[in-house]
Amino acid sequence: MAYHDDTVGERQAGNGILSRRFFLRGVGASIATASVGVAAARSESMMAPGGPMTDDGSPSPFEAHVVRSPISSAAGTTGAGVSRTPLQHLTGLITPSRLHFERHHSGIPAIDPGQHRLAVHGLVSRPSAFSVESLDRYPMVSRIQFLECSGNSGACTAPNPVPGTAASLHGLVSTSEWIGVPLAVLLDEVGIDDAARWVVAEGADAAVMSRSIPLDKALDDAIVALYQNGERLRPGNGYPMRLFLPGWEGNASVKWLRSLDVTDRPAMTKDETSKYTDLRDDGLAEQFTFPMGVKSLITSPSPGLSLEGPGVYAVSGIAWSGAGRITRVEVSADGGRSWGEAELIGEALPLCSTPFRVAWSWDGGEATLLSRAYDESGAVQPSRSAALAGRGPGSFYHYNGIQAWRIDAAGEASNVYV
Ligand SMILES: Nc1nc2c(c(=O)[nH]1)N[C@H]1C(S)=C(S)[C@@H](COP(=O)(O)O)O[C@H]1N2
Ligand SMILES: [Mo]
Repeated sequence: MAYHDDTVGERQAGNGILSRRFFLRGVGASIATASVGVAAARSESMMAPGGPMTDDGSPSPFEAHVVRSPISSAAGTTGAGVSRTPLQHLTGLITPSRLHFERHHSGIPAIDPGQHRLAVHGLVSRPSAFSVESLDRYPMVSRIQFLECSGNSGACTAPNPVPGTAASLHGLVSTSEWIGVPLAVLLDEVGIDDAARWVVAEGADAAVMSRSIPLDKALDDAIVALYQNGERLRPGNGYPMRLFLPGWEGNASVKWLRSLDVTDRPAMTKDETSKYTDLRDDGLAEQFTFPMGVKSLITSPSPGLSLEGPGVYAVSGIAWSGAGRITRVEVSADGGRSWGEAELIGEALPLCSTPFRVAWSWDGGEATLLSRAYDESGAVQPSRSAALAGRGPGSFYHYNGIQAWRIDAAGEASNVYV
């Protein structure tokens, strides 16, 4: 049956990208329900009382597939690896805590919050040890901000496209409301010396993850986070306290934080020399490359979510940047030959994932969907080739190139390079 397309007047870019206002006018919804009689479609009421209440809310059994996946850990270890946020099944900017990605270098330590202390020492006047309880008495701030592993999307640096999903390729980014004590408040409390330039943060896990943080960042917007989405941090996300460095590579947000050593120079730990440095094609490596680049991802349609025949669809996803607010997202359905502007959902918050959406009229033919984000610093998400330019062999951190999903005639999406 030929697809009758009555959206031609709504086009803003090639291969069916419709006007940014299309959904706002309510036309999209009428397409979905047009031929269904409302009375016939109404669901029956239950004839018996419903189930009991639970003390720990779980999702509907019909949503049982929405879990962190895939999980991969190094052979022979207890949890040294990653679990990924199922981005293709989520909508909105907050990641439910149970689905926040996790990255551990030596599993999840079991920490008794009553025993745990954060030592702040080094170039300070009053070295101090803070318990969880004592930190709860300091001023706190809330930050709704993303956390992204610098290894996220690294699979897209491979010479040939790796089959995968939004989660398996890009699921090392999540967004939470983080509440905690500004690091500036704690540093003021202990009194830092004039010679102070860096703060070396150390975790209580067996990996003793340690990163040197420039003092400017520590005094600017860094926090010692105690709460995540309204409850205590989850064990995998740093319970009972973690460093949270807005917009910076996840690695530097040291979990299970037990020590902050104020110094006049970086400590050159294993986590900032052998790892988390970026080899260039001239043989030199860049170090302390903290901010995450501007990036976006179409989460629907995406691999595993197939289209059920020609028609109007919402192309939706998220965009984020370590440099501030997202100002614009563009979507292409023709592999980047033409671009249309997507609608940003809600107010774009700084250093926070920003949902976007645009209407797309799929004619049932092959299409290649791309999204491209812009941020308030003026940065634009680069093409894959631009994102790879200048990199040395094996360099895969901080990859923020444009993702392309090929849609085939059966409506299945797959990872491709354009
Ligand atoms: N102590 C400690 N902190 C850590 C890590 C770790 O293994 N140990 N992993 C780091 C890395 S590589 C990332 S990307 C983030 C992940 O935070 P999440 O697991 O809460 O998502 O934590 C960072 N902080
Ligand atoms: Mo990471």
